[in-house]
Amino acid sequence: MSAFPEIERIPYEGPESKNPLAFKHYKEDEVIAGKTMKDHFRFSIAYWHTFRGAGSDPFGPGTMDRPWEGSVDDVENAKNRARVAFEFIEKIGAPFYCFHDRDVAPEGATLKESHANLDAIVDVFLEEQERTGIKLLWGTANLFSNPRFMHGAATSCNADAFAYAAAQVKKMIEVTQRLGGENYVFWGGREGYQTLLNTDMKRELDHLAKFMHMAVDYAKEIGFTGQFLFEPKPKEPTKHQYDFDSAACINFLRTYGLEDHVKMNLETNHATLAGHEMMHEMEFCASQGFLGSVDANTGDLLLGWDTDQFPTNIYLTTQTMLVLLRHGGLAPGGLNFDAKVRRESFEPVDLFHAHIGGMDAFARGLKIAAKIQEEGELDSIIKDRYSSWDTGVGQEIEAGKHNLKSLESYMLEKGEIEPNKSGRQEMLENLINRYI
Ligand code: XUL
Ligand code: CO
Repeated sequence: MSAFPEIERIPYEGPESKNPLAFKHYKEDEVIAGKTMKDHFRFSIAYWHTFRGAGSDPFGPGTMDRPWEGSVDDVENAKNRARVAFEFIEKIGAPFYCFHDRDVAPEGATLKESHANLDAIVDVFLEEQERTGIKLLWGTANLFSNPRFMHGAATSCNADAFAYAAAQVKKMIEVTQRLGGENYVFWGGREGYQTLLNTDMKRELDHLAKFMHMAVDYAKEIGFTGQFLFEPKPKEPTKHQYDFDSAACINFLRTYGLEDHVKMNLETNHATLAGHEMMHEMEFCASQGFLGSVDANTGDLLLGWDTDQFPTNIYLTTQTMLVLLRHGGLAPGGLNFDAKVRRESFEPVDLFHAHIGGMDAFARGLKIAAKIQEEGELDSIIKDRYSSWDTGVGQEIEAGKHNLKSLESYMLEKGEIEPNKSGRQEMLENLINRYI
């Protein structure tokens, strides 16, 4: 039985369409800058928000109307929900989905029971993947909701919490492998601290590294070849998270010898919370060879927390796509909508509006970014800005032909530097707006 009987597969109707249930820009097989839109974005649906988000907030319970949900959260209900999820993903036309172990199946009374519940849903996922061709972008384990993880998981002061988390990750790597998942994500739900007064920071960081090494080793042992990803977030739920931003994460990975095994999963709203633009996080990761995948969403400037809204700002998607075009895309990563509808948008159809908006915003961003890239004005302005490095002393420094002594001699003879050129920020902002 269909959960969305009035909704067909969302069609592409073009920019002039006024149909709210149609794409205006996202056309999966349209080729832009040498690749189809489908391959540029590798859009993924986040199971936890779209199929488990109830709309609760600290001031009240859930508001969502989800007629397919039964009154008991048992395996049968979870199986039915899994079928509904695939109907939705198929109708919206996304090629991928992502989930945490505890999003998809109820936690049992014992770990053994939880494993069995999960397996029952994975059987359904396999059938549905086969039927629809939809694939798993990444799997992950929820190591933050259960009260046993109140002090964290890999960084808990309680060694048994570490062990329990390790058991969950082992199982989820197996599940991700069984489903052909292309990546595995670590987001440190409570891997941080509330107060340093009770925290042995060095010991916790060492444990986190040990935990990730165990995962990498186990993947190798069973032949799981998916990409491991580390997702930065500076705070929330803890006051300070160890995976603060990509600079902190990459430093951690290099310190503990994990740099060859793990890349980054960057989330827009997390970048904002860390005081960065998403473009900064993406450019930094790309420059260091760590750009893995993106959790696409946006925050609200007036609300200082992780509001996980759907991205609708064309300026943001243009910036994101500019970086992705420059650095050759994301695969095997993708753009996962780690985003939820507002508490007031409680009807099932709102899930469609939200994803259509996000996919269209990215499609427009891609078209604009591809045009900017193709015409080359921006690139040539950046190239020209660094032209002093292409000849003379600049070229020699880059080639390793100088030291402090030789540069002193050079400057003593020359006397003063070549005049600086304007940064032209305003002109460049106008240039971007011209394309938008
Ligand atoms: C939380 C968050 C997570 C991760 C996966 O802010 O982004 O949903 O993406 O655990
Ligand atoms: Co995320």
